[in-house]
Amino acid sequence: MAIQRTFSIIKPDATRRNLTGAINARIEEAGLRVIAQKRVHMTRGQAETFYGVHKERPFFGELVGQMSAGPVVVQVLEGEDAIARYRGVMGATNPANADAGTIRKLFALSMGENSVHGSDAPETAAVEIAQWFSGNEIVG
Ligand code: FUP
Repeated sequence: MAIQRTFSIIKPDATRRNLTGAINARIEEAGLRVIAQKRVHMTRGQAETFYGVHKERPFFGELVGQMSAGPVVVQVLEGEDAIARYRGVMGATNPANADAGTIRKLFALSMGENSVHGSDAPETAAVEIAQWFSGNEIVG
C-alpha cells in the first residue's frame, strides 16, 4: 500500500479537555506522522462548509454548533494507507460502537462530540486538506 495523506480534526470536545497530546500520541503510535498542524476556531460558516454533505440531516445544526463551540486542531497525517489506518485508530462514529483502544472509545463523549474527524476517501482528503492548509504549510 502506498504512502497517503489524510485530513484530521481534533474536535472542540477534545481540545476543551486538553487531549491534543494524548490524541497525537495515539496517532503516532499507529505509525502516522503529523506533517501539518494548527489550532483554529472554526466559524459557523466554516463548519457548515466543512460538513456540507450532511446539511439536510436532522443533526446538522447541532453538529455545526459543536464544531464551532471552541478551538480545534486541524492536521495533515501521512503514512502507509493513512486514510484507512486513521479511520481504524479513530474507531466508529458512535463511541458506543467503537472498538477498545480506539480514540473514540477512549475519549469521545457522544456521537456528536466524538473527539476526532478523519477523511473517508482520497478525494475528500484532498478537498479537506486544501480547505485548511496551503502547500507551504505541509512539510512531509
Ligand atoms: P465520521 O466520518 O465517522 O466522522 O462520521 P460521519 O461523516 O457519518 O458524521 C460526521 C459527524 O456527524 C460525526 F462525527 C458526528 C455527527 N453525527 C451525528 O451527530 N449524528 C449522526 O447520526 C451521525 C453523525
